Amino acid sequence: MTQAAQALADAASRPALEAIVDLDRYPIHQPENPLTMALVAQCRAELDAVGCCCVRNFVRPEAIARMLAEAERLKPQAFWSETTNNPYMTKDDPSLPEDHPKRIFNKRNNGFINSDILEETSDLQAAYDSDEMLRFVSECLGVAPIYRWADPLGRNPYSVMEPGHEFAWHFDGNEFTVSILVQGAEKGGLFEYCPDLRTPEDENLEAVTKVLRGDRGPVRVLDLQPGDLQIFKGRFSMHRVTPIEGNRTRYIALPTYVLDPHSVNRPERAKQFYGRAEPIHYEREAQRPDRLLD
Ligand SMILES: O=C(O)CCC(=O)C(=O)O
Ligand SMILES: [Fe+2]
Repeated sequence: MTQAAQALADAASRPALEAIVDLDRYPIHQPENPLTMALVAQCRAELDAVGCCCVRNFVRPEAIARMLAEAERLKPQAFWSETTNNPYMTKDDPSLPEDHPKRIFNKRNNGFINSDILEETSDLQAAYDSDEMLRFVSECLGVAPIYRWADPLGRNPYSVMEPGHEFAWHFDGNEFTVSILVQGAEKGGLFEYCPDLRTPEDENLEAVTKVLRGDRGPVRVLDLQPGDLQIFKGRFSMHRVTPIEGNRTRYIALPTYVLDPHSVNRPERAKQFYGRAEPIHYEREAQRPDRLLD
């Protein structure tokens, strides 16, 4: 088969959006449909009120089953971390006072199935490539235009967490993340976040330190179920995953969106999260989307 014919065959075997998303209940391919308009209004209201929105059973169970099978097949190729990190994924800076959040490190163990090894017929990849999904996320956020992320490793990975693993408080390198839980922990493994804890203009260091030291004031908890779609502003809302309890592995799909189609992770963050930095991470290091600590 020629390369072009192979590409066509691969595209043909990719699941269509209607095989992935429950379009009967959530017809996001029809933006003018009253059901979709009501859904977008609901998501916007939730994002305004609590900094996050959740659409229950957005992804069909058959698609979740295929994603789980894909993640289990790819798990041996995951990049595993057993480390500690500060919220900015930077190295320690002993020149700063001890209560500066750049100096406060928490435990993180997880594996990332990086975006560049997803399979040709991946439901996650197909959903991420869908313009309907991009438009829907943009409308829910009330931000346009947004783009798929240029980061070759971090743009739509799976995160894998085994019993005992936890994921430290941090901010993301990209502005917006969609989470689709593929398989939850038996217990624990909850997503905790602090809505809009910082803004592009204000790091709000005091509040960040307080949360790292145990303040629960701004913390909200979301108990995602498999198939639920969550949209949150990970660059501004500090978040973590609580320890995985019980015997089951937690798998979550994490498609990401950004304001600047050119930006990618800093090399240091790419290495800490995804195990390596590529030439693109160094080439674009100077072109950060904002002036945040990262
Ligand atoms: O596993 C989750 O729910 C969130 C993971 C996360 O925050 C990240 O990969 O940056
Ligand atoms: Fe994150």
